[in-house]
Amino acid sequence: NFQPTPDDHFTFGLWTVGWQGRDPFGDATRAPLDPTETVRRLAELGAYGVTFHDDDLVPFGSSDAERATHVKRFRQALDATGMKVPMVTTNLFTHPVFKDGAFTANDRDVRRYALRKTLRNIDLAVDLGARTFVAWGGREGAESGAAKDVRAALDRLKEAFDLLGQYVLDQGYDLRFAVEPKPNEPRGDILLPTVGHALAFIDRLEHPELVGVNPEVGHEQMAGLNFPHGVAQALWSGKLFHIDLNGQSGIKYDQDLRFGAGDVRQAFWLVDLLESANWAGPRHFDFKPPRTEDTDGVWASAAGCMRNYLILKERAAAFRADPEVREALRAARLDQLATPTLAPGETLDDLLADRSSFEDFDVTAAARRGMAFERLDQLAMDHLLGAR
Ligand code: 3MF
Ligand code: MG
Ligand code: MG
Ligand code: MG
Repeated sequence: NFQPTPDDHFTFGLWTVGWQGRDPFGDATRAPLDPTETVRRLAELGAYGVTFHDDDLVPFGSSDAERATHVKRFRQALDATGMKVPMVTTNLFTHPVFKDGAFTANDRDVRRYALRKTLRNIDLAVDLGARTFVAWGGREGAESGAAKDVRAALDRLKEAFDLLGQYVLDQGYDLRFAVEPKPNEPRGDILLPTVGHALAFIDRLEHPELVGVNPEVGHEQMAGLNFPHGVAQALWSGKLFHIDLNGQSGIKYDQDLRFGAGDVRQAFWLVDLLESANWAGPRHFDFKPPRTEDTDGVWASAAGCMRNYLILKERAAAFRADPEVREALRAARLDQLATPTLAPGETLDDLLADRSSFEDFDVTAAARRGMAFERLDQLAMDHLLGAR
């Protein structure tokens, strides 16, 4: 019946339903939401937990006493509802001090401040039971060529992650970092623009085992990339540490539509991938209820994210269980793809000596074989559209 329960592990950022609708061209269309109200409403809808930026919970510039009060009220709401906080992140993009970046700002004092803001927030994250700490470098980038020495900026970014990793190890914290790639917006070009760039960067760190990725549906699609393919490579690399689910309609501004809106075919293949890979992490929604919506519309939008995930999960399971699909997968030779190219025990010398693999190989006949992908994909469409 597509009714979410905490067992589905759906989580939402406080900033998602809490978005007031302020955009570059218009003022807020909705009143602020109290984080404790968000916790209560999401729990009623069947969510598992919430996530937040430091400034979502404790307004920037609060005193230590005010901070303690905000955290206490939030903790009480969590205890009352059973909601969890699996992930926390730092806001290193709203305040004007971060206009040229945080960990890669040209100004050294800004970089030191960004590190301190993050370290303080890591302590709070661990205190609330979070196991994942997301880092989205929204302001780490440039609008013009000479403004940013990208190689020096990557040195500074590595320095920051090495220090954060060192801190977690020194404190004995059970916490891993997840880098969130995005190609642009708010900077003209952002460093680590795609999942692939982030994976390559992580390899250069002092503690690569502590750092993975947090891919977001819309961010990869803003670059015209196939999101399920990016997530598959992150899974293959053992680096999918967290995920931001939402919707996006092609290459344009970051739409943050509710999950399932936008490219519904990619949403289907994404759910198919996460479920068949037994993804054990939260299904985290990073979306924005459009600014046309009132408060009721906000909760309808949040409920829609979870409902669409559950519908697609059912559709994907039906697709995989369909005997005709299994036969179509064999016709498309997916079983062959799963078979190593050399036989067990076969060596490179054996391949070089195998005349059937080259000298006697019938290239023309092999080139004539159809791949039977269209029938397979139509079966997927039938399942996705509810026609089977
Ligand atoms: C921006 C984002 C961010 C990150 C968040 C978590 C405000 O496009 O996606 O949301 O997800 O900062 O680090
Ligand atoms: Mg987005
Ligand atoms: Mg985003
Ligand atoms: Mg995000």
